[in-house]
Amino acid sequence: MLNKLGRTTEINQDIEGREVPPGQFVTDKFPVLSYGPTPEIDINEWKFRIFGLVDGEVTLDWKQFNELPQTTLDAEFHCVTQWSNLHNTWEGVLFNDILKLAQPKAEAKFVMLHCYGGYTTNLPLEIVQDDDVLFAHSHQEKPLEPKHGGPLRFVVPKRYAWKSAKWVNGLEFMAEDKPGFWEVRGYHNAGDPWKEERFSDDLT
Ligand SMILES: Nc1nc2c(c(=O)[nH]1)N[C@H]1C(S)=C(S)[C@@H](COP(=O)(O)O)O[C@H]1N2
Ligand SMILES: [Mo]
Repeated sequence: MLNKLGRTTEINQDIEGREVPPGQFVTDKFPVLSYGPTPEIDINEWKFRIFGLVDGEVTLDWKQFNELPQTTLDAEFHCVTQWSNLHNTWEGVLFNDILKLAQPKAEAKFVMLHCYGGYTTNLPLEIVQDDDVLFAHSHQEKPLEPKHGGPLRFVVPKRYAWKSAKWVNGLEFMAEDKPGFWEVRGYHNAGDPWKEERFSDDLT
């Protein structure tokens, strides 16, 4: 079956029989996709601010962030430009562990990720409370390279990779949804690769 953009809506399989979202091809490569330059971040000045609809705003420095419980997980990475890398080992702090620090208010239903360089992306709180969503400082057992979002990036395996914000420095809790950088420029607000939600004019 083809959708209105002429793409197949079928789920594919890779050579190991793993499922691949429709319209994606599998690669072992990890291309860099950034809008703008890689920001220069001094780790001694690095800050991560949790704010918005929370009971107490929290700002963490690099040492405090690394003292939080650490989790390693294997996850898929699906780029809207049609490549998928199925084997990524990320290490960092689960969103749900950050949530324990933040005490969001009952009205908080959405989050906005903020980044060095000004990039933003939005997600429903329910989606980021999945047990595979984390803030990662390591990839394939090595410190995350600056071009891939180091020192810290967000990772949301079940959404297209533009939701996996690089160089994060802020997590905002919001009552109402608000589109982020690519979402205002025509990318789909939800961005589920399994439903092929690439652009805001896609059928879903
Ligand atoms: N801060 C920031 N995060 C970002 C981007 C960006 O331009 N700036 N690009 C996004 C897009 S479109 C993709 S596909 C992934 C790519 O991550 P990678 O460069 O590590 O492959 O990062 C996402 N996170
Ligand atoms: Mo992307």
